[in-house]
Amino acid sequence: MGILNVTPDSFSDGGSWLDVAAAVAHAEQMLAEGAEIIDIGGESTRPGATPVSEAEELRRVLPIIAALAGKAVISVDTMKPAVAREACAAGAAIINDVGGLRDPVMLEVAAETGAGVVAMHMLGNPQTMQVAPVYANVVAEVDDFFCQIMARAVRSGVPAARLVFDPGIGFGKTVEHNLELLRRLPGIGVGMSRPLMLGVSRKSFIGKVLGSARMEDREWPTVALTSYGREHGARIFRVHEVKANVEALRMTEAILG
Ligand code: 8Y4
Repeated sequence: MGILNVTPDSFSDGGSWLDVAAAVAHAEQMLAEGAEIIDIGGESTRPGATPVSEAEELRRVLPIIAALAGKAVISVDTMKPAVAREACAAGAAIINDVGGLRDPVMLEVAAETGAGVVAMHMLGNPQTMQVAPVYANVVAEVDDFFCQIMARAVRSGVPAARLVFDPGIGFGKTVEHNLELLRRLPGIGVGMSRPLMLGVSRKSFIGKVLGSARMEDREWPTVALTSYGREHGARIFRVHEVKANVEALRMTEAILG
């Protein structure tokens, strides 16, 4: 899954023709490099980032989804049910909800649209998640969360076969929590028999482990984590740098057979 950010820090304001053309070109490059899904998000989930309105999020993502519809499998990275609904109508096939489907309306939208759903674990919300996160047992809590989502989804008319689970690396987790989740990856969500997704690309825990604050230093370690994740059971990888990560997957899969 290639990451296509359409927040103003990645493009001038996300709305102009030039912005849309640049985003589409970036998506096409990621597809050519082997991405199978393009994840489009219009709201930054950075800790402390200012929330954006529904209208603004739609203004940012809809033109790009419309331009890519039919050319790519599109996932929409949003916590807002109304944005997910419009995105699916415009051509998105997957709802990537980092809010873990906490809004019950999101499940209605998923049931209505027939979209696939990524249910990601986050402790708290983007504003507060990194303020001293505490777990008795992070792996058990993430696993419980997956079980509860599965039950709620099925009750809401979203079949299990449309769900993917994601431990939410960096979302309300310390470096140690992230490492513990990766260490115990094969034991997460096993009862659910659904694919696991992993988003580690360029995240700050990499910089913390390696003792570097530079974003450029997080690329190779990301590729290493992709290979590790594939070996330990993850199946979908949300990444910025598609080519290197696809090559890591193909190589790891050649070994796994
Ligand atoms: C540098 C680069 C620093 C990236 C921080 C970040 C996930 C996700 C995000 C994830 C799923 C991010 C939308 C955070 N992470 N969706 N979204 N799983 N399913 N931060 O791990 O990339 S955004």
